[in-house]
Amino acid sequence: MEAKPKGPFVPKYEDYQKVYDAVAKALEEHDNYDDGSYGPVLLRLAWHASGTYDALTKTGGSNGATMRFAPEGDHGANAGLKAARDFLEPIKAKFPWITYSDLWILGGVAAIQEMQGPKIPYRPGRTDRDVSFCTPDGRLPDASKDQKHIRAIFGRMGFGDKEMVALSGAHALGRCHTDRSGYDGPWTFSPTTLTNEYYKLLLEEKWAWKKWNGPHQFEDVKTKSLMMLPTDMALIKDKVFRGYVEKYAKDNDAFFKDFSEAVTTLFELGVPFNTEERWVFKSSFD
Ligand code: DDH
Repeated sequence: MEAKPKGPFVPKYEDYQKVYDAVAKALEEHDNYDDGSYGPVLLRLAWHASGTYDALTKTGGSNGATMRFAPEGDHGANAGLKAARDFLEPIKAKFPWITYSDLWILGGVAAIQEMQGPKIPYRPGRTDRDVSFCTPDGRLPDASKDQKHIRAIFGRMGFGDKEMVALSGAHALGRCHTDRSGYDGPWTFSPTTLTNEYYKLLLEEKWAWKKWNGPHQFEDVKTKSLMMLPTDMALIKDKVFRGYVEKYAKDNDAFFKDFSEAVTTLFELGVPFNTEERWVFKSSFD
């Protein structure tokens, strides 16, 4: 008797956990990048893939991985994200059944959890789409702007004030690079660990315009080693935004809860899922 032929491979939770584990292992192995981790730039890739969503026309979002193509990959806001896409290539080669779109988001989930952030429930189901699905330039936020711009950009995705402030807490992580955005420096002293430090620093430090030839940004008066973008400072200038900053500065659990919820929504914008079920992956240190 012949062995029963296997049907098409249908990946399950365990298979996606294996991809998660491979990302976590690669993060640990490649600790010679930036402040010691690819985590921040992986998160930024997942966010820029998702943040192009337009609720009105239902275009953009993480379904498609269209940043692989020149028009979108070359948008100014995406400068430097090739580092994250290249980081994930060997993992895509090892698990060819996963789509780029699902992998980039899984990379973001793994980055957050491995940098000691909250659990981010995940659903697979994104498909890769061709170049004709690239979004127009200008859908991602411009750091030189104010609260009106933040509300316009994130409002277009369908978010409210609370989510806008919670999502901004991602700037506890990573740094600005002069050869990417033109801005320079990290927001916190621990740019590879997710905490509510960003909100604390916004409120507790004295910030002044940095004197340099680069774009307008703030630096902390005390050490001159930390930075804030004009859009970051808008969160404490605006009364409603400031209320949430104060809440998250006092309460890391509240930040983690709202951040996890908002990121889960962000990562799913515009994706036609076939399932309601979300999975929570084990972290490398669980
Ligand atoms: Fe951001 N971000 N971001 N950001 N972001 C930059 C870096 C990182 C804005 C501008 C910049 C979010 C929101 C905003 C991360 C995550 C998230 C840089 C520097 C600029 C500029 C890029 C470079 O030079 O390499 C603006 C403006 C906004 C806004 O809300 C108005 C959100 C919502 C997230 C998120 O993840 C949910 C991360 C992580 C980085 C660090 C990247 C790195 O390479 O390090």
